[in-house]
Amino acid sequence: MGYKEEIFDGILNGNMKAVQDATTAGLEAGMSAGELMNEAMIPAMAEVGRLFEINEYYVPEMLIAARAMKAGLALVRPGLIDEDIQPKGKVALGTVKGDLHDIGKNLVSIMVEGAGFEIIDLGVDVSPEQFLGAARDQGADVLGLSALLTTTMPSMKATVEALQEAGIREQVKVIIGGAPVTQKYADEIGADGYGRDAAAAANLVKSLMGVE
Ligand code: B1M
Repeated sequence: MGYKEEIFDGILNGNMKAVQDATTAGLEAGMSAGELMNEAMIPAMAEVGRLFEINEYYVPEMLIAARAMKAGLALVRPGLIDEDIQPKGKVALGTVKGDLHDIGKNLVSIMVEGAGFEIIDLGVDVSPEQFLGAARDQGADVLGLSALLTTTMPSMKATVEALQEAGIREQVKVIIGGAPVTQKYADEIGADGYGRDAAAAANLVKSLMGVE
């Protein structure tokens, strides 16, 4: 088995050591950091997402796969900078104002990062103004809003409105998700998309950013 296959399988099996060993060996054998990331790590996380969507993987499998992927990513990161490989875009993620639930948001972060995007993690209890700041001052291409409480969902609408009032609604995509959130609500508030789960959110970001 080649190094890329070992990395792919290591991530799927959540085998951090196997991923680290194969990544190190691949780099020593002269493979580029970009090749290992784009042809092994990102496809592996896409496969994790697919297995999650068909209920073959659950949250624990996703978390250990992510841990293995991050261990490999840490080894290729210096090489990515040397090779001047840019992320596919910047995604700012946060749980909306008044809401402290972050487990789902963190899973979305893992899957979107695994798809090759840079993450700005705004944390929890994120106000419309903070989302606005991420778009205006930090260059986020996509804002991802998570809400787990029906009482905090209106903050999603307020965020879209804040972007409109600031005149930058067209410059940034807004995606929303979380247990009480629906596609219907996304349509109502004028969001660009709704992700049912973390894998769907990563696919949504890719399609909104025009990434294969
Ligand atoms: Co809270 N809580 N909680 N809670 N909590 C819920 C959400 C609740 C449904 C429980 C219940 O009553 N059955 C209920 C909400 C009712 C409602 O509004 N409809 C509730 C409540 C009422 C509360 C408090 C008000 C309780 C109280 O204090 N009286 C309080 C509120 C605090 C606050 O936020 N201000 C509260 C507190 C907490 C804890 C702190 C104890 C803890 C959170 C810990 C943490 O997150 N660090 C907690 C937990 C754990 C839950 C439950 C049990 C589990 C949530 C979770 O992590 N699920 C939850 C009950 C439930 O959902 N069954 C509940 C696992 C996670 C992987 O799923 O977050 O849905 P989820 O994320 C999914 C998708 O939704 C989607 O992808 C994820 C992965 O597939 N997704 C996105 C999420 N964000 C997305 C964003 C996207 C796209 C997809 O694009 C950007």
